[in-house]
Order: sequence, then C-alpha cells, then structure tokens
Amino acid sequence: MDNKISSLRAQLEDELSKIKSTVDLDKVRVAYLGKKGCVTELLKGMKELSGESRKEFGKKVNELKQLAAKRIEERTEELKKLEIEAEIAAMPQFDITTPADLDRGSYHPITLVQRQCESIFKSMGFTVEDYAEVVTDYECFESVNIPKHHPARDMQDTYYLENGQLLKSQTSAAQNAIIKKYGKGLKENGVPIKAIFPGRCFRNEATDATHENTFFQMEGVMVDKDISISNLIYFMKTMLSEVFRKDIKVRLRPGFFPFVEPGFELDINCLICGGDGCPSCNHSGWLELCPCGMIHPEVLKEGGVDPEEYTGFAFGLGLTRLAMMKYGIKDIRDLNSGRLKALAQFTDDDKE
Ligand code: FA5
Repeated sequence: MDNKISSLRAQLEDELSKIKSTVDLDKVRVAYLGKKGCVTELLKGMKELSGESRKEFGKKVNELKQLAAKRIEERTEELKKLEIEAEIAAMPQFDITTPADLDRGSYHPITLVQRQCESIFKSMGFTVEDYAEVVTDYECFESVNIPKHHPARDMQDTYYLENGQLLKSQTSAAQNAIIKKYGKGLKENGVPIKAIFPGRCFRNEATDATHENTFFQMEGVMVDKDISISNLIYFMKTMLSEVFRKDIKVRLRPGFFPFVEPGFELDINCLICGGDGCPSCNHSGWLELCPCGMIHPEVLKEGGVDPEEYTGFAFGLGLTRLAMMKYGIKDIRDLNSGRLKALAQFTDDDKE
C-alpha cells in the first residue's frame, strides 16, 4: 500500500508538470479527488486493514489527499497566470513612444457655428436647452398655434411614425415646453425666460443648394415685461456681428408664422456672390436666415403665461445656412456629405 501511495504522488507531479491548461487540470482533480478518484478508491481499501496499520494507512491517504488538493491549487494559479500572459501577448501592441501629431479629427462646421452661437447667447444670459427629435403633433404644431388642418402645415411636411409622432420640422416644437419650464420663475420671481435651443430638424422636401431634408436650426425665446421688437433687433444684430466679425447687410421684411405677431423674415446678403445672385441664394442676392417675431398671445397662453402682463420675442435661426455663409460653402448638401477632406478644413475662430 505504501508503494502505491508513493507512486501516486510521483504520478501526480508528473501529470501536473505536463498539463498546459486549466481545463485539463480539472480532469486531474476529478481523477484524484473525485467520487470515483484514486484517493477515494484507496480509502475504500482501508476496510481490509485493522488496528494500527489501518490507522497508519488512513493517515497517509489523508496526507496524499491534502497534497493533491494543494498541488492542484498551486498549478491552477500558475496556469491562470500563464493564460493571462498569453492573452496579453496576443493583443495588439501599442507603441507609447509614437509621436502625438496624429490626425485628431475636427469639428463639423455646423458644430462650430452652433458652439459659437451658444457662447454668444450664454454671455447675454440665455440658457441652452436640449430637446427631442421625435415629438408629438401637439409639440410641433398645435402648441404653437397651428391647429390640425391649418394651411401653414403645408410649409413644413415632415416624416411621421406609425404611432402618430413625427420628426420635428422646426425647433419651435420646444417653445411650449420651454415657456412652461421657466414660466414659474417668471411669475413668482420675475426672472425673464431667456433660452436658446439648437436642434436637428427634418422636412420632406426637394433638396437644392439651400434646402436639405435634414438641417439644424437654433430657436431663441425671451419673455418678460415690456419686451419689444427693439429687444429682438438688438439680440439679432449682436449675434450676427459676433458670428461674422465684419459688417454684413441684413434686411428685415414682414413674414407670416402663426406663432408670432408681428412676424419677420431676417435675410442676409449672400456672402457667396456678394449679392449679385448665385445658386446659393436662389439668384436673389439674399438668403432667408432667421425668421423671428413677437410671440403670439395664444402661444404664451398655451405655455401658462399671461399675455396681458408679459410679452416676448422668438427667432428660428437657420444654423446650417449660417454655417454656409460663415465658411463660404456654396451648396448646403456638402454639409451632410460626410466628405471629411472638405469638412475638416474649418476651424473655431475663437481658437485661431
Ligand atoms: C421656421 O421653421 C420657424 N419655426 C422659425 C421661427 C421661429 C419663426 C420663431 C418665428 C419665430 P422656416 O421654415 O422659415 O421657419 O425656417 C427657419 C430657417 O430654417 C430658414 O430661414 C432657414 O434658414 C432654415 N431652413 C428652413 N428649411 C430649411 C431646409 N430645408 N434646409 C436648410 N435650412 C432650412
């Protein structure tokens, strides 16, 4: 019996040294320590012994059992370590000494103008709000005074989901929620509502040099006591002179939007052709950039603000067209083209 125990010890060491994976190691554990393993078999043989020799044999089998458990445990740890090292060696290697002047990408021109406009309006006390792209008919139209079947809906066909929701055709879709959100502060503490909310808009329409089916707008609203058209013109002028940092010609003409009264179209003299007329301005010399007006009393009422006490202005800046004018991009479709070579050449002029 003693010989058997000694040869099992030697056999265990031999098997452990040959094993290369933790999976195979489990087979050794079962062969030695499992229910039908050799240690269990040895213990069964004890019944043939008696007295002192039985006690002595039991002790030796137990020692073998403990040794086998310990050695299997140790070998498991060794193999786990080796397996991790092999996994690391198989991973792609990085050279940390590579110079850092790799192409780090760039911001899209629309992101650049959006950030610039945000920082201009923030400096004038406006908050920047985010809003969903999928909205309800109420948010996009009804809450801004465009009831169902109103002819103004024809100007903004969009994409509808089967559940009746739609991809917002204008950032005005957030007006009602913003007026409701800040109306409490206005009434209770006299804090004016001053917010801008940039966002992606969608329209089901034919594309050309100035029209895309997916484009960005940036809406702005201000509501307080005694807000007038002069305030609106002041903020528009400040924003444009900060964005372009040069004198540009603008014109204000009457425009109809059911959510403002009076309403205006703010056009910018085309910076691509200098006003002579080209495809980028539909050969008119002017580009519709930022419709605006005094918020309609019905829209204030719908947002829970008393139009007898408060007035406000709203504007809907065409951010994509602003990027075209600022960076001299002739065709709006280039902005959604994904052509990185063309899009990567613009920089943030605050950082120049
Ligand atoms: C509106 O969307 C109104 N919600 C704007 C508004 C807000 C008016 C608040 C009054 C008060 P309009 O459909 O004209 O209006 O679009 C506003 C601007 O978005 C346009 O002047 C233009 O610069 C831009 N725009 C409109 N449609 C497109 C298009 N298909 N592609 C690119 N830019 C567009």
